[in-house]
Amino acid sequence: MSAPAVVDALPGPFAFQPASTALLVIDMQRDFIEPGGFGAALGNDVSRLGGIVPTVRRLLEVCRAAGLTIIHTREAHRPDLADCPPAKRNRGAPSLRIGDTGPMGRILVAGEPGAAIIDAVAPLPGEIVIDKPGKGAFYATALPELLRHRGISHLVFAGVTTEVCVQTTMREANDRGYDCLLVEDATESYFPEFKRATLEMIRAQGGIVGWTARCNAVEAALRARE
Ligand code: TIU
Repeated sequence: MSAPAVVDALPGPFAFQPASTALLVIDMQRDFIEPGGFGAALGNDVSRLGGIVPTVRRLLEVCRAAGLTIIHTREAHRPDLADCPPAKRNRGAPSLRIGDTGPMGRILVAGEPGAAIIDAVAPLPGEIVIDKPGKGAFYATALPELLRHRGISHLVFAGVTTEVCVQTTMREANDRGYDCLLVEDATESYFPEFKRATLEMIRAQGGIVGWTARCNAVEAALRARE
């Protein structure tokens, strides 16, 4: 086996083989990043999230070139909402609920314009796209089987939002035995203090949930292998 890529990460080096690693890009959808979608309906300032787009794009390019499996997720429900628990739809007092029609179509419904991944980080033909009804990508999806069939042991995480769908999926993965790295500048939250706390809690206690590193460090580790 060839030498692993070793990322300068926290709480220590994160070593992985590209062939057994997947980049998981979580929910880079118009519904979270653009005005008029689910994130805005919840009362959030969605403009914060756009700042990571160039870094997510760079991370995608670097990981594609290195031969990692690329997986994109979308938080998106069936048009009949059969996979949307009433408890999720009825939670809080959003200006538009899941399934309601807004300026980008029906909120968080598969196939609607708002549920699409933004153009700048759109999946390439042949890349895996998983629609998920929950925050975690392992719940009620084919992700577990897909990773097993491909012999994936390590996961690199990017996307939004850090403390909701990204952290939930990373914790699900950690409990299933995956070594997980969250790319700090390729993830964002509507709440800067929640992002900071999430990064700290993930890598605390010797990496209780996983590792964190910046995109440049992932890129340097992959380049050093060439
Ligand atoms: N509200 C919020 O921060 N996030 C979500 O509802 N979903 C995802 O994080 N994708």
